[in-house]
Amino acid sequence: MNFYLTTPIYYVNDRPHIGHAYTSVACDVLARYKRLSGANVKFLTGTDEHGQKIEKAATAAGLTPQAMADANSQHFRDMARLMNISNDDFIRTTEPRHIASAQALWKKMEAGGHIYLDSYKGWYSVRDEAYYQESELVDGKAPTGADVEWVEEPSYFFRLSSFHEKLLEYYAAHPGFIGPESRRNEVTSFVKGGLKDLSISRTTFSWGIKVPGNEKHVMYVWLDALANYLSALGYPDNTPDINDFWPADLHLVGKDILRFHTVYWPAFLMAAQLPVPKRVFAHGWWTIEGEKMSKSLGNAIAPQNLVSEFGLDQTRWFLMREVPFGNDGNFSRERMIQVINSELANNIGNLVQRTLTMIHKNAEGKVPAAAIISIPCQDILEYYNNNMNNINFTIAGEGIITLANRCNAFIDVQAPWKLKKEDPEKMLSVLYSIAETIRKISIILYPFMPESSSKILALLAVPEDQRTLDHLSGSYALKPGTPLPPPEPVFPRFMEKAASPSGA
Ligand code: ME8
Repeated sequence: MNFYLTTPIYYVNDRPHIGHAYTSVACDVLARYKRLSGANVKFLTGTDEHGQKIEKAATAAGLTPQAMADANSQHFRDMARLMNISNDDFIRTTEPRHIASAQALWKKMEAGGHIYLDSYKGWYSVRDEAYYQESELVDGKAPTGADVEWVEEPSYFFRLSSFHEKLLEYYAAHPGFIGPESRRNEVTSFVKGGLKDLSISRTTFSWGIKVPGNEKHVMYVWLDALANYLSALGYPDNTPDINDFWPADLHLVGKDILRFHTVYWPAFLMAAQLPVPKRVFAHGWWTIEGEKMSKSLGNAIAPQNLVSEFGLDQTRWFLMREVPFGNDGNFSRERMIQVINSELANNIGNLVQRTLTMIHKNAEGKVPAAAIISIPCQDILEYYNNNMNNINFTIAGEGIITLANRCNAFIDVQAPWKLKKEDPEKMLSVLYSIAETIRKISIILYPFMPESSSKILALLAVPEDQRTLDHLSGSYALKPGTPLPPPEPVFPRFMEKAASPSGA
């Protein structure tokens, strides 16, 4: 089975913050999960480098747009490495492979009679890179709060209005196309309200992809940007990647850009006679300690700061666990510490640590040779799989915690430290049974926390080629007698550094 999933391509007007890390980690969790279930995955991320917003930011910084794009694109690449994102490709819209592909898409749409030359007169927001109707403005600003400016210029238009019915039919025939459900209703009613033709070129600046056949125009940055999902596969060439991976299985995006992905993008694709992606899922918006994240407030959190203070897997876990996926959420340092300590240090970490220490002391550091007492986990594995496949990462993670809780409760009830004298054979059975359940927990933890999962699996001496979902079954249970490495803590408790008495 092939599975193609994408993050948005991020603007290079600034450095990455946790909002970007969030989308990338969520996509990574799914990409790793799909690989674990045997799929042939293609996972794409990258940077969106053209348009007025980048040109303006570069000018303000005294840089050429290309220099700003080069520097910030590298920061997004670094963010992907930092967060342990397993993307298979990283596309930049200034690359020749993308430019040629976006132009080919334009030509295909034009050849189908879907593009005409006219002039645009209306409002534009550079921050949002979006056109707004007069009626949409709120107190002279975009509904997003961004400033708008009046634009009057020659422009090519895309006959979006002619896709009104086709889009509604598509949504009705593919109920899974837009998620979560509430967002589907939002988009459907927007389209039902009527669609105007869309301006798809600009002439008042030059930082963009030239319109084929009319070099005075550059393509509207959203047409350019959306084309990345195809250009990375080699469109318009008939490449193996196009055959294997188009249409995309999932575009994971923030709710801010849902309309571009569920109205404009499918219409562009229909115009180019290409299949439409199977699913677009919009996650919610993070605020920081109750405030909107913004440049002016200076409160954007750099992913690097979280990773260096709390650890990589701790950060990944917190981002996926704190907010039901799809909802808006708030970042609070206090909550982050609570989640790390209660779910990782006290629960999973403590479970692994005490079990392996007891095995080390009482079973000669080998997988105990004893009968297994089964700890129920089939229900959790099903729950986990269903929720992972439904892009409900938060709830899938909850399942893992529930299973770890069950193990901790089992230890407390069985009290192996007492059994040591009373019934040593049973003590070994208890330890073996818990270790075997920890093996399962670590396998399903992998998409969320790849490093920690691998570390625990190594502590259990699980061979590297036996760590997929297929290996959850009892036929791959830990082999009695296998020597285990000395136990090591996996999730240390996070403690605030005490403030120095001088307050410095
Ligand atoms: O929109 N909370 O790029 P962008 C949650 N280039 N997610 C957030 C967030 C927050 N506070 N802030 C940002 C663009 N994000 C276009 C996309 S795609 C063809 C072109 C995440 O750099 C979220 O995924 O503004 C959002 O959709 C994306 O970053 C916007 O990134």
